Amino acid sequence: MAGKIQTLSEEERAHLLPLLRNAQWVETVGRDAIYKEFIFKDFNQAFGFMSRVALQAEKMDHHPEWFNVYNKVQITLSTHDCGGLSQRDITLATFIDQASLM
Ligand code: H2B
Repeated sequence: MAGKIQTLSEEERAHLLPLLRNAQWVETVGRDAIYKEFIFKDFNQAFGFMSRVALQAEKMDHHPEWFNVYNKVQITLSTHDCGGLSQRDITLATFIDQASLM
């Protein structure tokens, strides 16, 4: 169906999930989503990171589920519109990894 967001195919998963695992993203149990924990020096670094991700999320209209305590940010990515992992999650995960290094 043109225009409708789709969950990743088996072929896409076979290719992408090992790359994500190398970058410390894990598949969540009981849900088609990926998860990663980020640790920063302090809250200021963590919140700067979250600000960069928030601006990108708005641009993409694709938003993380996240939890922050002080220097720790835990992020789950999944696409609600298709009930699972889509290319949008991969794109956002790639951005998030880059934003965590700035
Ligand atoms: N974020 C995520 N993670 N999944 C979605 O399906 C999604 C979203 N859909 N952000 C967008 C917003 C949609 O609800 C709005 C109406 O465009």
